Amino acid sequence: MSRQYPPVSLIGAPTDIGAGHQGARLGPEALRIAGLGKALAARGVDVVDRGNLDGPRNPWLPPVDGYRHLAEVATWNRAVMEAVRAELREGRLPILLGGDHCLGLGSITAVARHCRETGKQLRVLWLDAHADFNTSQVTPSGNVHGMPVACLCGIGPRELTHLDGEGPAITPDVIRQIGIRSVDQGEKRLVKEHGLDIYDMRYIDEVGMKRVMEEALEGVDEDTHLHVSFDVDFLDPSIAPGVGTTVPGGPNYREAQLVMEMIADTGRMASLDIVELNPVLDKRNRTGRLAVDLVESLFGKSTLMRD
Ligand code: 4U7
Ligand code: MN
Ligand code: MN
Ligand code: MN
Repeated sequence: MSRQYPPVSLIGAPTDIGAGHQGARLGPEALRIAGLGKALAARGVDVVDRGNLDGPRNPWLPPVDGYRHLAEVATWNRAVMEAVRAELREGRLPILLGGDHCLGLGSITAVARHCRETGKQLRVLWLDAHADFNTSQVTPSGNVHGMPVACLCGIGPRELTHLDGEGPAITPDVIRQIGIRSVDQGEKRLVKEHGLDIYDMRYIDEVGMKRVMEEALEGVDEDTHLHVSFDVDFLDPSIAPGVGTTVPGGPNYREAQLVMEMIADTGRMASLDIVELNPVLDKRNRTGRLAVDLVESLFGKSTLMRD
């Protein structure tokens, strides 16, 4: 059943340094309390919790030159990058417990470098309501959690686009964005310009989630490192209210399960971010428990007798 998975390391990054609401800093604890570690262990996965990373507190300041907390965002992301890198080098599968989605920058920078060093082909599945492709010029908020995909592709401030001292981590062609339904005006122009592969909700409605996932996973083979960046606001807010930036019209429970099951079927997921969970906005940790349930599916739990 879960034999295809390498040993897993949980890495907590308790910060909302890039977000527009405070509370995502409690995400790692909410995921632990929802039983993430136990659920994976129960599936036969060898899992170790590395505890939480440390970083600057959130000063909660307005934007400067189009960014909120740029220096602190860079510091947190360097810590995430080093931690993820260390796990990958040991042959482990890192799960980043965010924290807000600006941390995808550190995580994916480490993954991209690991792929360059090991000759793997990288594919990133970005599950999100948002494209996260803003720049300081077009951002309506200055919140860096709306910018990580652009920064990963080299569009952004040097301290974020060159986090590991090398060039931009990826090119847009490695990313597939799924569930998108909120893209800002200037951001729309940018994603078109850079040719991002976006499976938005309209497309999902028209062709169905099965075909969307077949297309998003096309070309994934034994040489692929599949990274999943799971922004919990991907899910419809009726089932996942515990996030800072809800957008109606997201995938329902069954669609989300199918996404996770089809990823599990590839057997290629080698790193994962779970970000943007904000238990302060939730009731009884419902969203955290749903996230754990979906992660179980990512690790091969099936609703049918297919294990
Ligand atoms: B998340 C937003 F304006 N686009 O840039 C922005 F709508 O990581 C939201 O996907 C960004 O949760 C959401 O502030 C970032 C806004
Ligand atoms: Mn996001
Ligand atoms: Mn989002
Ligand atoms: Mn969000």
